[in-house]
Amino acid sequence: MTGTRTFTMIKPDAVEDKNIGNILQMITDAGFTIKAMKLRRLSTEQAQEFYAIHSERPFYGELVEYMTSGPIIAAILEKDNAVEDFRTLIGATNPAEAAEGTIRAKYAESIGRNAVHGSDSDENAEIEGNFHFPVAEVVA
Ligand code: IDP
Ligand code: MG
Repeated sequence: MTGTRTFTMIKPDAVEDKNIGNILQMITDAGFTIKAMKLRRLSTEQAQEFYAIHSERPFYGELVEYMTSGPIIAAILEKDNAVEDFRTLIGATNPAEAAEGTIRAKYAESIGRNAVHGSDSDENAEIEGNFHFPVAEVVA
């Protein structure tokens, strides 16, 4: 059975470009319900831990620097088939390859500064949501 929750971040470039409202509108228009949300700035240690899976990749240092360059929005979202449907809504990692009308096609600057995060599996959605929110901060 596919899960009903995913985790997202609106990344520093999109916050800086004043696209929080536009992106949240696209997310709720697509049928997602927000179950938890906050604005926060990640420390270097927090960004390193969140992206630990990428620690061997050549862009890891750049990624951590970018993700700590300004505040982000972290949110837990609910919808049937949440993980897959959200990845469809955000589009490919590289905005040049993202389908028309997707969040990254509209608002991402580059493969690195790509406006939004979306979990890639139900398991990671839970891990990532728990990383940012204690259970008590998630709406039932
Ligand atoms: P995803 O966010 O679409 O799941 P991942 O491959 O999991 O993409 O990469 C995580 C994040 O690392 C990307 O969203 C992007 O911000 C950054 N990233 C991925 N590939 C590159 C790259 O080639 N150069 C710079 N940054 C990258
Ligand atoms: Mg990923």
